[in-house]
Amino acid sequence: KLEPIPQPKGLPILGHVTSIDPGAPIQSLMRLARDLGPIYRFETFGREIIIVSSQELTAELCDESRFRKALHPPLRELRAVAKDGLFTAYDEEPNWGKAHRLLMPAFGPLGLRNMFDRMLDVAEQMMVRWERFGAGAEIDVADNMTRLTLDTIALCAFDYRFNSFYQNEMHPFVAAMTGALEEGADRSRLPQGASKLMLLRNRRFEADTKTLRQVADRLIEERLGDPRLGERGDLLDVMLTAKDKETGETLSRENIGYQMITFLVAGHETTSGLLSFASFLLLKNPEVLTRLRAHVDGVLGGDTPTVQHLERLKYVEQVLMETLRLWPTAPAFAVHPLQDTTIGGKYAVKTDDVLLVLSPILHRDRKVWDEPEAFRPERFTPENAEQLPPHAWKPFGNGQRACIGRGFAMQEATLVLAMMLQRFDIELVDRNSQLVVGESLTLKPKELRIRARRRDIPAGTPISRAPIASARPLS
Ligand code: FDE
Repeated sequence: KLEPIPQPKGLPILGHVTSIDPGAPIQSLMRLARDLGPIYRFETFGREIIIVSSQELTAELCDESRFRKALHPPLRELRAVAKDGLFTAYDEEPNWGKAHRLLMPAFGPLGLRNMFDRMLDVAEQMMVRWERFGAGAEIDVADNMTRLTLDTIALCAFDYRFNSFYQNEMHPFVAAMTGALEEGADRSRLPQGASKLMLLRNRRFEADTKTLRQVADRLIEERLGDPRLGERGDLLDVMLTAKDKETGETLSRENIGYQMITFLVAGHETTSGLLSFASFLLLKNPEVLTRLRAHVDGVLGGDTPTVQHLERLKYVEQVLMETLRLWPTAPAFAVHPLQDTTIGGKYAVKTDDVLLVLSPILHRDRKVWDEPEAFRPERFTPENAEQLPPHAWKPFGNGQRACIGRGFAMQEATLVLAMMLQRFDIELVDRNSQLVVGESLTLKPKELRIRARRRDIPAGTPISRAPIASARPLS
C-alpha cells in the first residue's frame, strides 16, 4: 500500500542540484512541483527535503499533534545570526516559550493600536518623499517599501529611527543585516561545510554579525539608562521589564538582542515584498485597482487615517490577502514528524525528514481555487473565505509557530496601501513590464518602477460612507 515519494531524475553525486537555479531556488522548486506533483523528494549535496504543495497534504502537516516546526536550510543559516530568537528557535528551547508568552500581547490588538501613530509617521515620510519627487520621477517600489518597513518595525519595536528616507547610504546596522542575510542565503545553497573553507567571507559574516549584536546592545544599554524605561510599552520595554508568568523570569540580555535582530529581519523584507507585489498586481489588474480606489475614497476621503478607519478598510485587507495567496513573501515553512508516520495514506515519512510546505504552489491548488492565476480579492470576502478548506492559505505559517507579526504586518500594509491610493494616481513606468521575482530569504518583485502623481482630495468628510458594495466576484 506504501508508495515511494516521487523524485526528479538526478545525477548521482550532485543530487538534484542541476534542477536548481541558485539565484531563484524557490521558483526552481515551484517548477519541479508543477512537474512532479504535490509531493516530491529532493536531494542536493546530501541534504534531503520533501516538498509538499497540496492542500490535502498540507492540512495533515499542520496537525501539531503529529508534526512540529523544523528549520529548513535557509533558516538554519539565519540561526547563526538570530540564535534562539523566536523565528529560529527550536520548540523545546526555553527561550522560545518565554519570549512567545511575553511578546504575544505586545503584538495583540492593544499593542497594535499603540503602534498606529508610529506607523503613520513613517508612512507619511514616504508619501512626502513621493510628492517631492513629482509626477515625472521613477519610483523603485521595492526599495521604497523596504525603507518604509524597516523604519516602521524599528520605530514601533524599539522607538529607534533609522531615518532611511533621509539618506542614501544604508545605516550600518542595515548594511550588516543585509550582508549577513545574503551570506546566509548563499550558504544554504552550498554543500554543508563548504562555507567553512571561505575564510574571507567568513570574516565578513562574523563582522556583520558582530555589528548587529553591538547595535542591539547599544539600544538595550540606552534604554536601561532611560528614566522613561517601561513607560513606552514598546517591545523593548516589554522585553526588558516584563516577567514571564510561567517561569517568573525575564529574558536574558543576550536573548533580547537576538529577538531585536529577529524582528528587524522578519518584520521588514516580508512586509515590503507584500506591499510591492500588491502594487504590481493592482497595476496589472486595473478593474481591481479602480474598485479599491473607490473603496479607499469611500472610507477615508481626504482625512488622515486613524485606527478607526483601519477596520473599515476591508477591501484593502482582501487585496493584501489575495496578494499573499499568489506571492506569499515568506514562501515556505518546514515541519518534521514527531513519530515515523504515513501521509496521504501512502507515503512513509520519518522523524528526521524535513517536509517543506511550498506556499506559492499550495496557494494555486486547483482543487481549492478556480483559475488560481487570476488576481481576485473577492476570494477573501468573509462569505467566500469561510468556504475554503482548512490550511489552504498559509502565508503566515502554522500553529504555535505561526507568524507573531501577522497583525502588525497587516495593519502596516493596510495603512500604507490605503494612503498610497488616497494620495496618488500610480502607473507602471513600463506598461508591458512583466513580473520578475527576486529571491533572498523572501520573495520580492525586481525592477518594479512606477510613477506617482499627486491627487488632490479636500480634507473633510469621506466622499461616501457606503461600505464596499457587494462581494460579487469580478469577471
Ligand atoms: C514567523 C513567520 C512564519 C513562520 C515561519 C516558520 O514556520 O518557519 C511565516 C510563514 C511568516 N512569519 C510570514 C510572514 C509574512 C509577513 C508579511 C510577516 N511574516 C511579517 C512579520 C512581521 C514581523 C515582526 C514578523 N513577521 C515576525 C515573525 C516572528 C517573530 C516569527 C516567529 C514566530 C515564532 O514564534 O516562531 C514569524 N514572524 Fe512573520
